[in-house]
Amino acid sequence: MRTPPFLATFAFPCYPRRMISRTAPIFVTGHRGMVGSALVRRLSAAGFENILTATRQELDLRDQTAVDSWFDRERPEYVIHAAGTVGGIHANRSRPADFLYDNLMIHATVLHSACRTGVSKLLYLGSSCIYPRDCPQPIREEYLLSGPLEPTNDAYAIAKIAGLKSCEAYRRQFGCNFISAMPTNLYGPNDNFDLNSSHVVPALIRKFHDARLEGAPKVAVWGTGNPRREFLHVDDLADACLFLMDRYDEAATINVGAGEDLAIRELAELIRDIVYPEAEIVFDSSMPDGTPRKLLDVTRLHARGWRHRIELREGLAAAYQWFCEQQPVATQV
Ligand code: GFB
Repeated sequence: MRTPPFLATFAFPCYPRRMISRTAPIFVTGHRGMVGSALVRRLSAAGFENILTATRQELDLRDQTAVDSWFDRERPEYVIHAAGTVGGIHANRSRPADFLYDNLMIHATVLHSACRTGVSKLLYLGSSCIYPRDCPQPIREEYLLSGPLEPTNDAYAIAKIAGLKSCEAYRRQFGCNFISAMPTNLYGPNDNFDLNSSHVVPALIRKFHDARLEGAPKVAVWGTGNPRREFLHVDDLADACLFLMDRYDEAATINVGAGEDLAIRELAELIRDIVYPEAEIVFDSSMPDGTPRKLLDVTRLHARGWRHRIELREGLAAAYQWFCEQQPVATQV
C-alpha cells in the first residue's frame, strides 16, 4: 500500500524485538474507520502479509451467528478490535441507546468467537471516557470505576468498560491473551467530519474551512472553551497498538496518550491559525462542555519504551492537508 504523502514525514521506528508473526492472519475490525485504517497502514508498513478485514456489509459484528461463521472460515491468529459506533459529545448525548447496544454487541460477539476459535492474542480498544468524570489528573488506570461517569457519554463508557472487563474475564476463565488499551481523544486521516456526530478536532477543521470558503467572519466553538483535552494522532495510536501486540501481555488495561493537554480554546486558536487566521472565535454556551478534563497518565506505557512522535500542531496541519485533499477540486483553496 502506497504511503500517503502526508504520512511520509511520520516515519515510525522499527521496534527491536518482533513478538508476533508477520505472516499469520491478523483481523482488524473496523478497517474503514479512522483507527482501523491507520492500523492497516501501520501493519502493512511493518510487513504484515495477511491482514484480514470485513466491511459492515460483509459482516455485521453485532450478529453472533455471522461472526462465528466468519471466524470459523477465516481463522485469524490475532485480532485488533477497533470497530465501534463512535462519535463526539453531541452524538453521544443524542444517541445513548445506539452507542450502548452497538458497542456492547460488537465486542461481545468478537471476543466470544475469538475465544472459541483459539485466537492467540486480541487487543481491545476502549476510550478515555471510561474513567470517572472528576477523578484526579492525570488519570491512572486504577481509577477505573472509582466514581460517577460523565453523563454526556456514560452509555458509551459503560459499553467500553464492559469490553475491558470481558477481556479480563476471558483471560481468567479460559486463559485467553486478550489485552486492552485505553486511547485518549484521537484525530487524523479518515476522521468523521460531520458536524453533528464528529469529535472536536474534525468539527473545528470543517468549521474554519467552510467559514473561509464562505467568507464568514466568525466561527462558533461549542461550550465555554475551558475544558481541557489530550489529543493523539491516530498514526501514533496505530504504532502503539503494534507495540502492544508485540510486547504487552498483561491483564491490566493500559493508557495510550500524548501525556499533555490543552484547553479547547487553545485548540480552536491552533486550528484557526492553520485554516483561517482571520476568523473570530465565538463560544456557544448552549452546547455542553462535557468532562472538565481527561488527561491520561501514560507512565506505564512510557516505562515500557513507547512514546508518541507526532506533536499536535504538526498533526493538525497534516490532518487539515488530508481533509483538503478529499474536497472536490472546485472547493480547494
Ligand atoms: O471531542 P468531543 O465531542 O468529545 O468534545 P469529548 C470535546 C470538547 O470540545 C467538548 C468541545 O467540551 C466540546 O463542547 N467542542 C467545541 C466541540 N466545539 C465543538 C464542536 O464543534 N464539536 C464537538 N464535537 N465538540 C468524547 C466522548 O467526549 O470523547 C466519546 O463523547 C469518546 O464517547 C471521545 O470517549 C474520546 O472529548 O467531550
